[in-house]
Amino acid sequence: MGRILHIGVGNFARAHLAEYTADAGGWRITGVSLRSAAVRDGLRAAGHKYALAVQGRGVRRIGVFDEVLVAPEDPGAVLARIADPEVAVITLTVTEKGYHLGGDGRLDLDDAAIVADLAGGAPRTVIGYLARGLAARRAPVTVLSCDNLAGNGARLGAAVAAFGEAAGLPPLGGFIGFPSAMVDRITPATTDALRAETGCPMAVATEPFREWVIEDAFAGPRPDWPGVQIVPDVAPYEMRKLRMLNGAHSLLAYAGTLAGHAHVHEAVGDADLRGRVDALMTQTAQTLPAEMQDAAAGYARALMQRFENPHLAHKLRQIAMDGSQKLPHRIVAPLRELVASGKDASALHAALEAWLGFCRAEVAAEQPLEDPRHEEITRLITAGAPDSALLGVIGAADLARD
Ligand code: CS2
Repeated sequence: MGRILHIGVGNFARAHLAEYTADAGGWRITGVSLRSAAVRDGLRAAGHKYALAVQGRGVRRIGVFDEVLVAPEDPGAVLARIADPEVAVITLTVTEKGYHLGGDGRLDLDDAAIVADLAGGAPRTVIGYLARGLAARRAPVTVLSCDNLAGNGARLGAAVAAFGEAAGLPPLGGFIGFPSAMVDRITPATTDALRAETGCPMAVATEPFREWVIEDAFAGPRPDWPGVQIVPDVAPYEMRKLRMLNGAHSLLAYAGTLAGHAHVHEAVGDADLRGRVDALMTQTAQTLPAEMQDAAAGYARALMQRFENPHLAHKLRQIAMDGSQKLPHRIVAPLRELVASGKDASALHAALEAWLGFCRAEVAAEQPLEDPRHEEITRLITAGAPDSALLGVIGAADLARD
């Protein structure tokens, strides 16, 4: 029996990591919530089981979590579990903003939450927790990021090391692995209808498709997750998924909301938007490594089918959140590569412009922007700043076409 410590017990982890781990058998998960007690209380009330509604395959009860720690209530318990030799794998789904990285992909040492964590006391960020917890670690452990960042493992390892150095902690032991990974499963927010249908307040709905490719850089034992590919280099898979799936998603989220749609399946049913998504996928596929080129058109077709799925009711506004953290990986990086090689990048430029249009429309409608950089974005828009100034927020001022 092995144990995983999972930080960030949201819907995605409950639809992806937890189902894979249930399928593997023999492992249990200690969840960690960095903020609220809601998931801990909900799972506890349900005997640590929740309903996973896999579209077309019925409802399955998943019981791999056997405890959930709420970090603000007991930070010491979380730090102790990070150092605990019983825990062989620490997994994370904390979303892009949970890493507190700057535009250069390194830990932002001026970020207010990181500054507070460096000052000492109970950590608030996952980086603070990992750096302080791993400093006391003596047994091998794999720290596995499951978030949509390019080079997620390498960036996480570097961020934890940078925090440790700034905090004067001893260097990380060589027995700690930070593999990079590509994770994929479209998982919308839970609706009241699903809760009522399953009788489970913690229920999660997801699509039948799931994929997980992990760099072969484990530092100790791991579950025998069925169907997971363990590869020497995950970058090609990660680039394909981030640039094609997530890039198309972000385009749909901003342009689709501006066009009056609410859900992904409705947006791809709109001929104009569908054409723009096709163009974005074709253009961005040109940036993928050679070995991904032949299969790119088939991958794009399969994505379009997943987007067309009407049963998921995947809200565009869910995807639109945190654009400042998502776009650098999904749009800005491939756009720069296309521009540098003189290739057509018009659909990616248009995706950035859709983000700008979305932000401006939200500010005009006095809707609060859901983005960690909302203050800066709102201030610039209110002052009538040009595209270049707004794109500066994501380190892409030079990509403005105004
Ligand atoms: C989406 C992702 O919300 C978003 O930003 O693009 O959550 C997407 O659904 C997943 O990465 C699919 O694996």
